[in-house]
Amino acid sequence: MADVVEALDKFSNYKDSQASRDREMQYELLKKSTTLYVGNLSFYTTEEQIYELFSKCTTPEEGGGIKRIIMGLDRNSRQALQVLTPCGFCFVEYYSHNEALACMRYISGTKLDERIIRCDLDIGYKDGRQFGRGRSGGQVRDEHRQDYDAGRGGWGAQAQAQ
Ligand code: GTA
Repeated sequence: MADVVEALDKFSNYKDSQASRDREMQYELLKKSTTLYVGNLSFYTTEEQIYELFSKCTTPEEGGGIKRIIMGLDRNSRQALQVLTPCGFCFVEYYSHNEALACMRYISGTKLDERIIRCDLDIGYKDGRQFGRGRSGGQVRDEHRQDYDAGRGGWGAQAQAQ
């Protein structure tokens, strides 16, 4: 078990509170994962910008590349704006595990739209995971944030409500 935990930490420190997989199962999925979670995005960063950056370590000549990008969405934004708007994260799916791993290693910690982004190997996208889980509709971290972040809607949702 200690081996699994150590190996798992190389891929991801994230534990999904809404999924009931144990660490060994999570490791089995991450070992062959082709999906990255990308966090700390600006709400204004577009899918095209993400596509351009995350194509940097791909090998299209070998049949690789990006399969699809799933933008994280504020599930409540439609009420005000008629459309669901980005809420600062996305999933990038590749054709191969090696591309996902290479992009995680080389792109995580670099800047996109002046923000340091964080990449994490993900166990795989399922419908519903594109939505923020915070009470206000965006991500949980933006619910609790105490700082002012212009690229992510200003004050955190709880701070705004006070
Ligand atoms: N693979 O790191 C990740 C990751 N994150 C952060 C979210 N997702 C991730 N996937 C991977 N790696 O599909 C995925 C989720 C979901 C979608 C939106 O993105 O699986 P979310 O961000 O709205 O909610 O998810 P999630 O992931 O359930 O939030 P979590 O883990 O509770 O909290 C995220 C961060 O918020 C914490 O690390 C902490 O910094 C902060 N936070 C949480 N609760 C509190 C609190 N009570 N007080 C202060 N800060 C808090």
